[in-house]
This record gives sequence, structure tokens and C-alpha cells, in this order.
Amino acid sequence: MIDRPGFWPQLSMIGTTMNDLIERLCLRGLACRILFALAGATQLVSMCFASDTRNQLPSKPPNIILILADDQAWMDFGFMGNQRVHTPNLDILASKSARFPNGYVPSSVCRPSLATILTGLYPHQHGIHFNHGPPGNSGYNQMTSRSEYEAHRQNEFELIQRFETLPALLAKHKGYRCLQTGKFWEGHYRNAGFTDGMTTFTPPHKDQTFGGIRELASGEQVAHGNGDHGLIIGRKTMRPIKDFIQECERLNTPWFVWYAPYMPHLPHDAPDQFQKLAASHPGILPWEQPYFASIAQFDSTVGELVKIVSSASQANNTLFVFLSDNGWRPSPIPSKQNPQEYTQTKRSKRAPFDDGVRTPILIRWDGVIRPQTENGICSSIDLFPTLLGAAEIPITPDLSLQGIDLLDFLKDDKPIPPDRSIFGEIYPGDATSLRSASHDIAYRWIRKGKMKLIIPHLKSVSNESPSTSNLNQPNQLKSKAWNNYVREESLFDLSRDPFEKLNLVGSKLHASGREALKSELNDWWQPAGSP
Ligand SMILES: [Ca+2]
Repeated sequence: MIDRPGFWPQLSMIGTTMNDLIERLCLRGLACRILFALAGATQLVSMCFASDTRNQLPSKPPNIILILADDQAWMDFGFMGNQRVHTPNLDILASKSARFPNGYVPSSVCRPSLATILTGLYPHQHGIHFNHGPPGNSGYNQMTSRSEYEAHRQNEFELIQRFETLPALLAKHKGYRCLQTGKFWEGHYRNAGFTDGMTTFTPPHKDQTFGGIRELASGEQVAHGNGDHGLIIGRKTMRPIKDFIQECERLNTPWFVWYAPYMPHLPHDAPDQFQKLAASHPGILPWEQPYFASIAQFDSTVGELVKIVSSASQANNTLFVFLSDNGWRPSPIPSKQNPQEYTQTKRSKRAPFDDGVRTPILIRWDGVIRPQTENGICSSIDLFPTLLGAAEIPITPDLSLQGIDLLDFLKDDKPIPPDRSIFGEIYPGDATSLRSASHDIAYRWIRKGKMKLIIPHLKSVSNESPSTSNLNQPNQLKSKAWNNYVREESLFDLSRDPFEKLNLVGSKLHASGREALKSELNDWWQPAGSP
């Protein structure tokens, strides 16, 4: 990734035009350092930072905009060092943000990952550890009536309603209006505490070609359940967000926007202008182009979004957060349904490897957080306490949060503790039953420092529930874990082996460290109903 100087002055006081010019230059390393030296000479630095920047908090709570890429791998950003992908708007956002290149999500598929952001909880805590409740995705499709299908889905939607979600708390404590757009799996947007939204679990127009519709065996078209009509955001329009922000600003109401467009998610059907942009980068591989074009399309909407906020709102009182809900990396194997597109590598989406669970996290809050790179390990579970902290909403023990307020580290210029552990859990897309984390668990993982341990939960051919001995000694079983990503405990040194190819589990050098990680992982994972 681009290793920018640890010291990034906030230049908002010298005007937007100059600021943007400098930032464009800053993306070119040496020019950046020269400009910062000049900035120091003119004492801009002391004008822009105080030792405790949160003392500068405006009285009105900040507006919050959460930008969620859908299926984009951690490395596929210009600001993360990939110069073959076209992400100028995300790169500018990164240049104005606190950047966490070692961020994670606990699960490598959409629904549990998004539910973690909404609740601040790990999947075994919130219980939404699957994409599809029983009888599963194909089971849904075999249903013969809309009422039968919707009744099953309503059972799933009750899970999120047990929690005080992020939007619910923002609304309750500080009077935020909270808009849901794009990807959302929990039925009607109100189920998750949003005050406004696009997704209502009703089928979108039949011409919507990029998801949101499911056809039952009866021939009825129903809402797919992953965002339905809301999936038009970004791909077709940004108007709902623009109108919402303008209205909130007119009413002087703090606002929260959930911007989770269905991009760069399949179908990789970006318009020609983005295909050409993707193809214009040297060295691009044929199977990368459709995906990179969708990334370029997504990036353009981020630019549009920032413009909307800048023109309608107070730029210095808006907090931008960016992350990807899970990774995705293209393989050379064409898609069966759409041969002009390509399938993902086995080691990315759904997998416990970093290509599935790692994401950069960006937090921009002009005038409050100085742009900087924080290499400590963090997770999407940290966003819930971080955003509550930004809105000055107290965090109570009943929320059971395991995340940390990242602003606490940014404001004091102290690093995230290097011995901090981040955890994750991988499940099949289809749940065997609701509240079945202990039955369905396929892999658990822990990242601490440079090391990552993945423990598979092997199942016998008869698909029996794992026993206590399975959990503690998976090596002794001869059967496979779901999708067979690893067949035994797997230990990786990510500082030397970022793509997790060399399993160090047999290394005597790492034996005690492995046991310590395993013990910590077992202590952490205590799902309701576990043996
Ligand atoms: Ca996703």
C-alpha cells in the first residue's frame, strides 16, 4: 500500500480548490512530503491540530455516512497499492481519512457481515450467521406460494429486532434520521431501526436485472431478500440519498446514511465507460476487467456521494466511514450463467482467508480526525462503539460490545495495542435452523499481531453435530469442514505470507503461540446452545 507520512495535515483552512490540488499531488509521494514541509513552515499545522482534536467537536452531533463496498477484496484499491484498479474517488477519500489497512469483517458473506455492523456483535452473538434461513436458498425457490415464503422469512427478520441497532440508538438518543439504501437482508428497513429506507421486502420491478427478485416454483416473483428495490441505489440513481440529506439539512436534523450499493457485486455489468476505464490500466487480466469495471462504477458513485454531502451539508460535521462487507477476487473461470463474467477464487468470498475477511477501513471526519495510517488490527465490530462515541451516546454493558472506539486511539495519537485479538467465524450460506451457530459453525479464526490461526470444524459424512471434542481437537477427525478450505488447524505468519499459503501448524517454533491463540479463540467463541 502507499505508505504515506504518519503526519498528514488537514488543509481545509486554505480552501477547497487548493486542498484538492494538494491532495492530488499528495498521491505522488515526494510532492506530498515537499508540500507538508511548506505547510509546516507556514504554521498551518499548528492551526489545524490540537493535541485532543475532539475538543473541537461541534455541538450538533455529526452526520454519518457509511459506505459499504459489496464483494471487493482488500487489495483492490489504489490507496492500498493496486495501481491497476481505477478508484480515484476512494483514493481521495482515503487521503482525507484515518486509514486502517489491517481491518477485518468477521464473516466473508454479506448478511452476517452487515448484521455485525448494525449490532456491533459477532455473528454467534447476533445469531444472523447465515445468508438464508431454513430451508435454504434453493428451498425458498421451491416454495409454492408467496405467503409460505414470506412467513419463513419473517422468522429470520425477528432476529435483528431483538437488538438496539446502530440506527435505532442514533435515533433514540440524538434524534437522528437514518436512511437505509442498497444491500439489506433483514426485511423492512424499520426492522433494523432505520427511520427511512428503500428496502421493504417487496419485489422490485420485474425489469430489475441485477438482483432483488426471486422466482418461486409457483412462478410468483417475490423479494429476493437482499435489498430488493433498494439495490437500484448507485447502479441507477443517487437521488434518494440527495433528497434525504437535503431534507434533513433543511430541518436541521442529524442524519445517518447506510450506503450499501450492490457494487462491485455480480453481475459485473458496468456501462461501457467503466469497462473502458478498467481496460485503460496496463497489465489488467481478462478476468479482472468486468470486476474492475464494476469497481470503477462504484468508485464514481462515491465521488457523487461526497459531492452531494459537500453541497448540501456541513463538510466539517460529517463523518464518512468506508469498508467492504467481504472480499471477492476474480478467477479465470467464466461464469456459467454469464460467460462474459468470471467466478471468484475459492479462497476469497465465503472463505476464512484474508481475501474473504480483510478490508481497509476508512474514517474521515474533517477538522476532528487527522488523516493518518494506523496499522493496528481492527474490525467492523469497532464501528458500532466508534460511531456511538462520535455521537456522544453512552455505551452500556447490556450492549455486550467487544469492539473498541477507534476515535479514542486517533484522538490521543496512540496505536491500537499490538497484542489485540480479532476474531471471525465462517458458516455455510444456508442455516440448518435458526439460532444454530454451534451446529453450523464451519471455521473460526483469530488474528493477533502478525499471526492468524484458522480452526476448521470437521463434520462426518453423516453430518452430525460437532461434539465438544470436535471443537477442541478437530485434527483428529477425518471428515471435512464445509467447502474444505483447510483440513486441519492452519497457522499463518501474515507478515511473511499475506496470502496464507504456508501452514506453520507443525512448526515447533510456533507451537506455544499456536496453543495460546487456540485457547483465546475457544474462550471467545461461546454461542448460545454450544456444548
Ligand atoms: Ca458482499
